[in-house]
Amino acid sequence: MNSLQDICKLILDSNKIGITYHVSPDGDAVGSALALLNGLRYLNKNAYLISKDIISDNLQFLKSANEGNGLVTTPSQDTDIVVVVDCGNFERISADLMNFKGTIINIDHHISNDKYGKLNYVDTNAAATAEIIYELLEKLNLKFEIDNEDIYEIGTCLYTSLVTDTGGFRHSNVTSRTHKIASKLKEIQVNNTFIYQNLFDNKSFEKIRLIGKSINNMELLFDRKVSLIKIPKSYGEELGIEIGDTSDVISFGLQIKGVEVAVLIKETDNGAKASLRSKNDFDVRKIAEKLGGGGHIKAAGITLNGMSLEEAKNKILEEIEKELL
Ligand SMILES: [Mn+2]
Repeated sequence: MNSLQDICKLILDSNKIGITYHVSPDGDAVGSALALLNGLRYLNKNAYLISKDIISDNLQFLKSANEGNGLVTTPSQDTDIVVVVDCGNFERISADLMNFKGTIINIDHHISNDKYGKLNYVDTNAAATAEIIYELLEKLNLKFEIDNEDIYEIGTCLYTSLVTDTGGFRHSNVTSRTHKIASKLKEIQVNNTFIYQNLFDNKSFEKIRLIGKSINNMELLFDRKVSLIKIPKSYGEELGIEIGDTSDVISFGLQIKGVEVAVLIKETDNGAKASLRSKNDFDVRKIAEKLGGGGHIKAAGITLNGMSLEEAKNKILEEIEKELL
């Protein structure tokens, strides 16, 4: 693995820098990429965002988020380096880098990282990739100073990443470094309440009704240790919305006393898609991997093409049962 110092040097020696992240970018991916983008521009570097995805509405409050509009998907001819943040494998990059002749830098915190870059910096102790970006920006001599509008915007991006990947400083990935960085960002007057409200208190009425309908069909299984939610496509049609991200729906399944594993299965055009979450020691990645999916110990996902909701449910419960015994 390379050092942050190597990466700094390469960045400083480059004229044009592309920045990208994983497909379906979450708050950490977007916050890390935009912190780096805005930070490099502040340091007078020529940097730009590459994104096949359109950055979601609830992250549009971040500076330069409008540049993640799905229009720039390949690096320009004169790009020296592309920095990929928060992305474990080459196939999941939200940019087409197949014909890129320059240097790829991979900055990430996932345990399963393929080291696809020419330079790789993977710190699995980082709760969010933003922790690494914070350290990188400091090494690039960016000063996190108070009363500076640009620095405030960069801090807001980083704080958003921390909040997203730690579940609001709740998950076991939080370290003293996470809090030290958050503390530093608070010192430069990053507005944590404003960030929380944008991220979480920003749902449509229809989304809340979707949560209601989903909770209504929730089942408790295996001695009330497993909660299961099914979301048929008809829910979206009835409410007139795209079902989209359901991480806030599944979290209700895990909030129940005694529940160790929460499962959410949604119907898709090709079959079904499942999310799994666990509270303590139960390894949901193991379940996901058996069915062709992947993820982390406490959060994993599976795509189950060609399966009905009921078939997907049976398959998943079968695997969970084996692990519970
Ligand atoms: Mn992340």
